[in-house]
Amino acid sequence: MTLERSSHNPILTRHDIPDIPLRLTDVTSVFNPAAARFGDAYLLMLRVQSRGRETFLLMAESENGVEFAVRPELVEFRGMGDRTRDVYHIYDPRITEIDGVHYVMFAADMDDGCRLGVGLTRDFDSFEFVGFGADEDVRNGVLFPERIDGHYVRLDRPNRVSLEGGPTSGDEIFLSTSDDLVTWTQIASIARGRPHYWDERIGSGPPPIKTRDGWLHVYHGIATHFGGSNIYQAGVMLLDLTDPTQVVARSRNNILEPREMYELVGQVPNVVFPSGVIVGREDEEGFAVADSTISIYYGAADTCIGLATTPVADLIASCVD
Ligand code: BMA
Repeated sequence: MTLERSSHNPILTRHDIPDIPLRLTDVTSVFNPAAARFGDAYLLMLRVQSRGRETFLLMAESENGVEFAVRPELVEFRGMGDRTRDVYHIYDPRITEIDGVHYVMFAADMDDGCRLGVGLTRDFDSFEFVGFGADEDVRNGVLFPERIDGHYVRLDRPNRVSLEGGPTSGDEIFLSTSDDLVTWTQIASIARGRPHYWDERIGSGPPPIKTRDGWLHVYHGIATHFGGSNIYQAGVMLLDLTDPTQVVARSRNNILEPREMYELVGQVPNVVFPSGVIVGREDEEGFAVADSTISIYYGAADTCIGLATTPVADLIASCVD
């Protein structure tokens, strides 16, 4: 199956970003957003890049999940000033709600590689910094929406290989646990890239979705090509509910690939990068309802933002295609 693109795509472009003098005017791009429901609002945390190639996070809100208004202020994590090492960019946030608190896990580029940072918010007006994880070069970190066996659980993707002509990447997603969101213990490798096929390199997308059939995990796969022309696509796997180190099923085909002009052409061509998810309806125990709609927000060509949807049941079915 293929996710269904919104007819409003791209739903956010650089033209939607208000000027915030002096650092952010006439921006270059907006992409790879995190998504959350907060009360009646749909929220996105946007990755915005300036013409100085600095990265900023901004909030956008919407009543219908399609038309977003961008707030004219930068997201600042209170307490991040106490850090000891230079952080050049924080980017690719993923938002997960755990027990009523929204946690933001983001990548942070430092002198010695990439780290995963965590912040939190209770109101989406102020944001607190929690900390940076341990000293491994790692990206694409995302938290599960509940503790499992009393521990916070995240998926992450160590950067261990280089893409031709590009940044470091990886071909293995791990599951790690923590009691404080700062010190993490690697538990197991859960999935590897499949050489020669669409997902040779892989990394987690938005937070796992809890369903009666297991944790639905949307991820990105990279097909590597000569000349550094890598293709970023989206796929999905199903993890066991009680032991999410176990992959129950995984899509053979991708579920979204660059096809539209705004995905094929841009700052980094041929990229769809799923990063935010909103589930239409959950039952009283927090399971996604089978016939409700999943909205997936994704970066397109590292330039703008797309939205694609699917019924929950179809996404589960595509894990076993
Ligand atoms: C990855 C990350 C993403 C980016 C993608 C395509 O390595 O850096 O932020 O969207 O590459 O350029």
